[in-house]
Amino acid sequence: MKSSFHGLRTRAAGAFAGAGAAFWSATAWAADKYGQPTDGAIGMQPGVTPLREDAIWFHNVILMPIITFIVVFVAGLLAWVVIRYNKKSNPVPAKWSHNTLVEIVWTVAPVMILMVIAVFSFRLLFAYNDMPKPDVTIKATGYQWYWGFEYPDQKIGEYVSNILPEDKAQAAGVPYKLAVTEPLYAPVNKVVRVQVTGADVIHAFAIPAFGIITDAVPGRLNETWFKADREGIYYGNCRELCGVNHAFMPLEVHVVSQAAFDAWVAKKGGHTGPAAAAPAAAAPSAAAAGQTAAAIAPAAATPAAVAPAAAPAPAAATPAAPKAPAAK
Ligand SMILES: [Cu+2]
Repeated sequence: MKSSFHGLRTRAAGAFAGAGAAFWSATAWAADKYGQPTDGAIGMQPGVTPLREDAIWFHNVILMPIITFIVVFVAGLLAWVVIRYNKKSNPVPAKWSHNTLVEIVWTVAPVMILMVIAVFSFRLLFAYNDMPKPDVTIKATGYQWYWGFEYPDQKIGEYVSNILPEDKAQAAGVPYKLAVTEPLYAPVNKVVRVQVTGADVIHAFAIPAFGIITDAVPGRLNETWFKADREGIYYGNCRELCGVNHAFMPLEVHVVSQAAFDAWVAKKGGHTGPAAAAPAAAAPSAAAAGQTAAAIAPAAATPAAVAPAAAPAPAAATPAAPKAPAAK
């Protein structure tokens, strides 16, 4: 995970630093809040995971300068044609219709641009799929219209997380439509695997500060991960239109110290320590056994399931990616 992306990023920084990075760091607000939107901000929510930081870098340093250049260039060409070749200033139009050099240029240049984008884009995609060994596993199930969370290794059975009603949110001084009744908890600096599924229709599990969004599809177990390097409260939302109350099923993750996480697990009646880490073997009840098996079996199929929106080829190639010579 000290991924090929980081190496590439470092080297490319020399080439691409400049306009894009300077502009975007200038627009980043010092007062940007972590884990939730900031009034008046125009940049992206600051990240607290390596993936999020890589994604922001990809946007600010690769995509934005390229997009800005293309917009300015095309607008310039348009203005030039409008001014120089309108009926008044160019009463006698040219009769030719082809120019081989121009056609080669306008074919090759976009291909080169797309290739540059693809290199960084695929590296980032590989980094997303290349999950380190997880320390904690969470199973998140989307319902119409709330979330259910389960910590199989800690033997915390599914609990329901609803939106915190407006009056309670105001009383508690937390953001309405982001705060929830029963948040997720995760230890800081640990790899947290999130297995995501849907119980009725398709939902999506998305936490901007972690840079993750994963579809919650009924009958399918998708997987994502995060490793937050900063304690705090991070909000997210369902990101797949799932019905009338889609806007009212937020997500809230508390990233806390390991000790605080263990205390929370104990409070929830779960188990911590090495025994808890032992997998499926000692499932206490039939229901839990069924759930554990369900959680583990589809995980084997994960590489293909992780990136449903992506083309199958890169997803399938993922496990080999870190060893590829190009990854140096
Ligand atoms: Cu939704």
